[in-house]
Amino acid sequence: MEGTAAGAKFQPSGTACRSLWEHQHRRYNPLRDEWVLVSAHRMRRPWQGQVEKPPPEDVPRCDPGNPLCPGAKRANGQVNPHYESTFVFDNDFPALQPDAPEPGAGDHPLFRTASARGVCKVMCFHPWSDLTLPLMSLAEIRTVIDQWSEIAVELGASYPWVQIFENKGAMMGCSNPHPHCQIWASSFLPNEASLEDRAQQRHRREHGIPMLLEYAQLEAERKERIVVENVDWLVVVPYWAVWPFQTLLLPRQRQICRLQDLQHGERDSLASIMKRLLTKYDNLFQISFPYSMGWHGAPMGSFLDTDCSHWQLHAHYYPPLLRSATVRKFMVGYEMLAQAQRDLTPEQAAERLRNLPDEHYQLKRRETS
Ligand code: H2U
Ligand code: ZN
Repeated sequence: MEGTAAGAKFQPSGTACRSLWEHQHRRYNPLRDEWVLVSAHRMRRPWQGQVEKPPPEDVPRCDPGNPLCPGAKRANGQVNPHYESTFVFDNDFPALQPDAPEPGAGDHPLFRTASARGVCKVMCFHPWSDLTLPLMSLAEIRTVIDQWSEIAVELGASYPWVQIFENKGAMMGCSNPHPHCQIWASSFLPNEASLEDRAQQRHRREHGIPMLLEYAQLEAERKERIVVENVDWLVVVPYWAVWPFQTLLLPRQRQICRLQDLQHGERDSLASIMKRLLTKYDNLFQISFPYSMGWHGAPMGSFLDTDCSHWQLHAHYYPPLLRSATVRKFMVGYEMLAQAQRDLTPEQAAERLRNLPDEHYQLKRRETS
């Protein structure tokens, strides 16, 4: 295969390469066209800095005072239905609204402005507040995937970018323990989308294969950064990962533009791999693992009529924790002023996650309650 052959000439020479990774070096992120500094030896330093509060263990299943629960009253006075599966509503505090007035272009190149229109929605994954995705059944996770796909179709009909994202845990700014995600659709391509669009377009032009399809095939062969895999999907700690336990969830068989292009079998295998990944995440420090995750796929709106075959659907998971349930990585100092830097290598992070059990440490909780 073309992608595999092209990659083969860059195959690292096994142990020689691995020992190089023990020393500081830089790695290139082709999706964002930027570099990350890897300094594995820094994990040995003592930590006397900030210690976080671990996530609460005792979330009540139903709390009438929680605005995301079935039957509860939200900030705008509306009462939620007694939903039994997923539930989507318009965010009562939207960052984007459909009818904002045109701001004009600005009066100087250094003071530019552009219009921003859109909609923001919230989607509850389940009626119970004490569940998270890894504790949900495969059928329940599959329902979430189908709902994501439906929202992408609905909002993608008029908006070029539909960002589905989940902030999990107070450490990632999540304001509510109830399992949920947000969906922001915008009239413009946000920065991350533009960066990835340009990078994938260039790769397709220069190498004749979608970047992330080639990447998944190479990672499947090399194996050292795989966390979990099944017939349709691969989860790796990417070669260029910045966050300690950052992962990338990728289709491995074919080029897929968007969530709504997933076939039935691919949706079932996605539910399965998400459950396995998130179970490992929770098992790592035996807590409900905090992260921000989100889906990236080909733009929609007017892009639906254009060639987007350079795009590959994927999800990013960005967890903040570094060495325990209470010590997080701070992206400050060098990261803010120079470039991203990580401590343990992506290979070490992948190995730790890969070796964790596939059974959730709290499995009994759902079974006995
Ligand atoms: P986060 O936990 O990721 O912040 O998501 C919760 C969202 O729910 C948040 O964006 C919305 C907040 O605006 N929300 C409502 O729309 N209505 C409410 O009554 C409470 C919270
Ligand atoms: Zn992406």
